[in-house]
Amino acid sequence: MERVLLSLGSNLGDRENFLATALEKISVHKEIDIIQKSPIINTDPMDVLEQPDFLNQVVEIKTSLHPVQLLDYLQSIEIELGRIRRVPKGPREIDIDILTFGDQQIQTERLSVPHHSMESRPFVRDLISKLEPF
Ligand code: PH2
Ligand code: MG
Ligand code: MG
Repeated sequence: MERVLLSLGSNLGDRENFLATALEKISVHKEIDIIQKSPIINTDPMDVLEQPDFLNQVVEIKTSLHPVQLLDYLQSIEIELGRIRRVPKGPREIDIDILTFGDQQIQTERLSVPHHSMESRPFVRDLISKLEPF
């Protein structure tokens, strides 16, 4: 089992509901245990500045899935929740990113772990410091 940190973000539609539903769908996978979750905070948009504010949350899980299997599952949740691919880094109903995967370093076409937002988005560090038992 690896300890994995995920970040959840939404800046379109019913943002609270997208985060809650995503967390629910993550939790039902039999190879994923949710260990901790952070509060949900409103954040100013980064990278693409002309877009609505985000709600962001960080979640700690344990999983026996391999990184690509986990990514496939998380992307299937994004699709189920109706995420439409628009502009890169632009508005989205739900985004679920793998921040860290154990102490693995992964650089492939599909995965870059640790995720750049660990360094570039101060609120990510802040949310990690506020994780509480699920
Ligand atoms: N995600 C992005 C681009 N910009 N800004 C905030 N505040 N929160 C995000 O989750 C976010 C963003 C692309 O994934
Ligand atoms: Mg993202
Ligand atoms: Mg993403």
